[in-house]
Amino acid sequence: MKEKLYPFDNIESKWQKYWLDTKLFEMDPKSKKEKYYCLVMFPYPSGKLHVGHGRNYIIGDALVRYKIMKGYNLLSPMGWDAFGLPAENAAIKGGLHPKESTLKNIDTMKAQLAKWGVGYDWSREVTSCAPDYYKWTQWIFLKLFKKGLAYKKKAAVNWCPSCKTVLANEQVISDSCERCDTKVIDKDLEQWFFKITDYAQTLLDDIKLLGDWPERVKTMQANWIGKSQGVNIDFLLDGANSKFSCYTTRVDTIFGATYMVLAPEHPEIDSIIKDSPEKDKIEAFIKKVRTQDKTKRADANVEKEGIFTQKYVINPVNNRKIPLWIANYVLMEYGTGAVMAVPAHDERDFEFAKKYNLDIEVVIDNPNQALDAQTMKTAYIEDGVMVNSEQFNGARNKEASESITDWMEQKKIGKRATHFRLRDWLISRQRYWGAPIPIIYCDKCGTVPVEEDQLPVNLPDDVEFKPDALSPLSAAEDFVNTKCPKCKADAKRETDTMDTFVDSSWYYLRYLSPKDKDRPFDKKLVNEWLPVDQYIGGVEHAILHLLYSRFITKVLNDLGYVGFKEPFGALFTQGMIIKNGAKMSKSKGNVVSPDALIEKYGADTIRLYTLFIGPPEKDAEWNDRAVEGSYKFLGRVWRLAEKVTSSSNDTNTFDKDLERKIHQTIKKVTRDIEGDFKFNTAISSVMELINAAYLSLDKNYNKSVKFAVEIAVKLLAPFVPHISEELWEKLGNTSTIFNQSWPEHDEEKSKDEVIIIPVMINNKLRSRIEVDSNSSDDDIKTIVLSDAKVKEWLKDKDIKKFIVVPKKLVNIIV
Ligand code: ANZ
Ligand code: ZN
Repeated sequence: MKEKLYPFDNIESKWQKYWLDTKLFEMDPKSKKEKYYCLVMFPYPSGKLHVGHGRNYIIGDALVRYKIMKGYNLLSPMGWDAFGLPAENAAIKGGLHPKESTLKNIDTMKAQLAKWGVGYDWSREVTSCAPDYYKWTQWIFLKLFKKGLAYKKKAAVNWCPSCKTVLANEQVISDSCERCDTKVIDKDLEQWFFKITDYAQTLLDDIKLLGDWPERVKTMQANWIGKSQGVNIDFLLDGANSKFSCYTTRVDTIFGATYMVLAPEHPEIDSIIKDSPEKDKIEAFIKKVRTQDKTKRADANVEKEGIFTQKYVINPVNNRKIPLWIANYVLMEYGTGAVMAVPAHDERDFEFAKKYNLDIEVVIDNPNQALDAQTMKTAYIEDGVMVNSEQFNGARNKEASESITDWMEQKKIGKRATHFRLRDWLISRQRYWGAPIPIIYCDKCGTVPVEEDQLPVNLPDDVEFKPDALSPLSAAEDFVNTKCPKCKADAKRETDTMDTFVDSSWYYLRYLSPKDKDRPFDKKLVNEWLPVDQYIGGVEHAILHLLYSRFITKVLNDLGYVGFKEPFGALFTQGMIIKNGAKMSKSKGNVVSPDALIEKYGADTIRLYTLFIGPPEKDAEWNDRAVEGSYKFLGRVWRLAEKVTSSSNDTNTFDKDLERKIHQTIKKVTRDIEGDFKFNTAISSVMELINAAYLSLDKNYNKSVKFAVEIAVKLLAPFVPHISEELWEKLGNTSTIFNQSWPEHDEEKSKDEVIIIPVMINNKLRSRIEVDSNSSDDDIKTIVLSDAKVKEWLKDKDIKKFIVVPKKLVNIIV
């Protein structure tokens, strides 16, 4: 092995121990300093971390160390999102019990984080699978239950026949289970839900409170909530007394409705087909559609399929009798599950009408070219002028929308309505490795919540957790059989466990009082410390985790447990590290482990490379060979510090140019970090500073170079803390560099010096110009040529030579 550029291994273990011993990362509850809560998303303990995971923690650590030097009282905790499927699936395949494998993985990952030099306040560690944590997850469930925000209902759920579990919609990837690729089917089961839809409007409104969040994430939140404003219109069933309410956002097209479509799940279907000779056919069709993936059915590209019910409904605006269909492209989950179809002006309806030969009627005309229902090739979805719409003809459709709605509301045939795409949060899982839902079923008293003083409902260790249609817990008799809290009769426990998103929806509150036995969190402390100043994590959590955390915070706020409406003040989502063009994964065999690299180059090199690899919010390709460049740079800093501390030559004067560079670098690095975490450009300016210091050293400006090294080491400390601590010590300091305050630049000293240069033409002084002392020859040339006097002298002359003597003079030969 080549000789090391500097002795990183001894240095790194030395300082890692020092930070632990001196409790550098422990929050000081008594401190008078301003607080700063930096939260990195707590990970699922999956085992070993790779360099892609590292980016997340290194960015957080760099920020935390920077903020410590800026003089804040830091809260930088870490914990484990420790319940969930992978550990259970591994156990089923014959691996360790989920509890054992999880605890083992936590140890491995903790050791890895330490090796990266990433520090946390471990005295505040939380682990979501520990009874003293999930006790309070259950407490939160009870609070929602008592508030009417947790309820049970039969629901068609995504069922993976292989994992034998319910999947959330987002765990279904192109009709198949995210984990095992088996085709997912629909199944009706009793499920627990949280009523997040009660908060849809507030969750939408309060996006405006999310000041420092990426716009992209705010938009994703808004789209997920999906507010839509339209009109509910009742259509009477022909020859019967019942009616169908449909939801439309295009009431301006109502005169063009030529058929109506129901979702196959629509509850009225049974009664309307019960005497139909086509009953069997229709039921077979419905059964078939229900095996299709719901999230897909609404997709524009999915083949539209339908069946005629043999019934008609009456369009209330013109009493027209139109056929009633059932089709796959209408979902029961949205609006009312019934749609008035306007093929002339809706793509899906158009495609469907063409396929089944249904009427098409134009009611909004193209002002530039009249439409013809017979020949049109696609729906006309643009704005235009109302036609075939009785008293509304001639109006622009946007305006007609309003007047039609007013008119319908007056005639009581329609009503303004708002719908949200957001659905209630399905929180129950028929799995073992999760927090048990604290509910007891009693034959007499019904569904009874566990008394708060009886929490936690412990998850038994000794369970046959091979999944079945029922939760594995249902086979654990000691667990299931209990007494009713109300009447004390024999009763049975709920055997479902909670979605792990419930665990992670409140963990940031627990960090303030992780060992509190009496409360989930300390109201006074969380009110002091939250909202979180900076949340850092993966963009894959941009929707669900953030939305659920926002929801739980709002519920707790409404119940008076917290005094804030939003948990996270600022959010940063880092880009992925990719390898060979793809996300790192075991199956692709492109996982880069940090271990060998740390062994070879040290953690500081890996940290520096990770931060230098590109803008931190963008994806970046990992390149093992480029790591070498970061290593060489650290070697260069190391040698410069050695030279400057050992050399005795000194001019005893100060290098003005270097001094200026120092102040400019402080300014740039500070601005880059404070801005959008531009660690990459911050690092490159320190690299420039080191280059300038080497030049200055050649001229024996020892004092200036020493100052430059001191500053460089401080500026690098958040990124490469070990070498920075060591060099700081070598420079003759006794206390840790993280006790130093962050350097501040002097604006005057950072300004480029302005100098006056004489301009000669054919060796005769003709003008003087003002330039920045470090202007390039090209800059100078441009300035000279635009100088009025020079222009006058050069009129109609050919320039033969243009001589720039840096900082001295310019001579033009003509
Ligand atoms: C008539 C119409 C005419 C419509 C037209 C659109 C264009 P947004 O804007 O996303 O809220 N729709 C309503 N409920 C539906 C359901 N359960 N499944 C599938 N589609 C449904 O979408 C509202 C529009 O989507 C509604 O307006 C309805 O079709 C359809 F030229 O009504 B529209
Ligand atoms: Zn009872």
